Amino acid sequence: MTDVSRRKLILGASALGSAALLPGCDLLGDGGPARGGLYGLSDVLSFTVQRFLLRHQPLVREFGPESISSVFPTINTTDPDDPAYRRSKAAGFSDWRLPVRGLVEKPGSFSLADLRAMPARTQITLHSCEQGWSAIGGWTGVPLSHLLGVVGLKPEVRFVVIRTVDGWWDSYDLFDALHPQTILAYGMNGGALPIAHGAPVRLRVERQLGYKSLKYLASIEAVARVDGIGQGRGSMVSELGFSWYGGI
Ligand SMILES: Nc1nc2c(c(=O)[nH]1)N[C@H]1C(S)=C(S)[C@@H](COP(=O)(O)O)O[C@H]1N2
Ligand SMILES: [Mo]
Repeated sequence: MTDVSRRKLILGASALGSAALLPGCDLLGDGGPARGGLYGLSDVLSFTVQRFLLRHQPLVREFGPESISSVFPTINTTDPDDPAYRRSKAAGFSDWRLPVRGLVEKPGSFSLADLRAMPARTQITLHSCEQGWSAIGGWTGVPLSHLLGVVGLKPEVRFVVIRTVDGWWDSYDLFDALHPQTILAYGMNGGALPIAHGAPVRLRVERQLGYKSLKYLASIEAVARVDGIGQGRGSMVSELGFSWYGGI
């Protein structure tokens, strides 16, 4: 088998595109979320090494119900101060919609009922916050890969950009966006997702630090590059000095 055909096979089998296989080069080449200087170098090294080690998309450890933390801290925004959000909350989020747009075949806008009607996944995982705490929680929701399959990603898509009600935004390469444990969670520990933890729907990205698991989702956008968004660092937190990739 020639190198080229083997590469094609690998690409086809992974269904993740070259974003998964050539992360460092692609991110730099695209002017993606890379930083300059020593921090930038360490970002790229840790990202590239983790992508290599995790190239078979292993699942993070899942725990049994007995391991669920009795107290799961909540930080930063715990009840968004946004008029539209407050109205929607008062209506039990019956009017809530999640637009999914960008480079997709069939843009759509999904209600909570729409998401609940999709295949669900429950996972009990360890959440680690960069601020020095961790807790085990159970999350139920629809895999992001399923929703992206419903709208249909165009071939040029490389990142998924997610924005929230409280002005946070972040981006994920397809490797993380399509990972089986990356879910849009509407349930926590067997009940509805509490307001403080991101109701009505939050993201769970289990192989990265807590700040990548955005709460209070407002929209999802499929894009080819992220260098034109904000300061071009790929996320709100990277603009504040955190790593775009928070792999753990
Ligand atoms: N929209 C939004 N998402 C967010 C945050 C936030 O303030 N707003 N905080 C992040 C951080 S730093 C962490 S550790 C987790 C906290 O989630 P929790 O409040 O459910 O513990 O949410 C992340 N997602
Ligand atoms: Mo965090």
